[in-house]
Amino acid sequence: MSDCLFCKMAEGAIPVKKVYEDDLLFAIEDINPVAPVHILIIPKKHVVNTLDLTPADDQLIGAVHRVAASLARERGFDQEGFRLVNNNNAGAGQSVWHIHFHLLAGRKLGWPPG
Ligand code: DGP
Repeated sequence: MSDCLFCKMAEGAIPVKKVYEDDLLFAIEDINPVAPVHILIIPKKHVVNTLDLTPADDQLIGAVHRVAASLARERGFDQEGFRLVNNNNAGAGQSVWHIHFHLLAGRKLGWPPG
């Protein structure tokens, strides 16, 4: 078994409430939310971050965006605005070394981000 937190969640070795799941992805509420809506969309495949992607992952990354849009519509924050962001390497705030995307909404999201 991998020592990766998100791999363990994907495999069910660490129980977590999944708010969405399909063959490629799952989504959970972030344990440390920075907005009223803070969902993590997590590919099941172990990829470290964007730098680790290959052309074989193009469909996977498309699916991340499609699922983000579906969650936004289902939860009714599609029109007010939302952000889908992923942090790559420590300087950008990455703390879990398995690619994931933060879906943020429910408050004014400033630009530029901090
Ligand atoms: P990042 O810092 O971009 O690598 O984001 C990692 C996120 O993962 C961070 O916002 C907190 C979240 N997180 C870490 N451990 C857990 C956990 O055990 N459960 C949940 N739901 N979220 C976690």
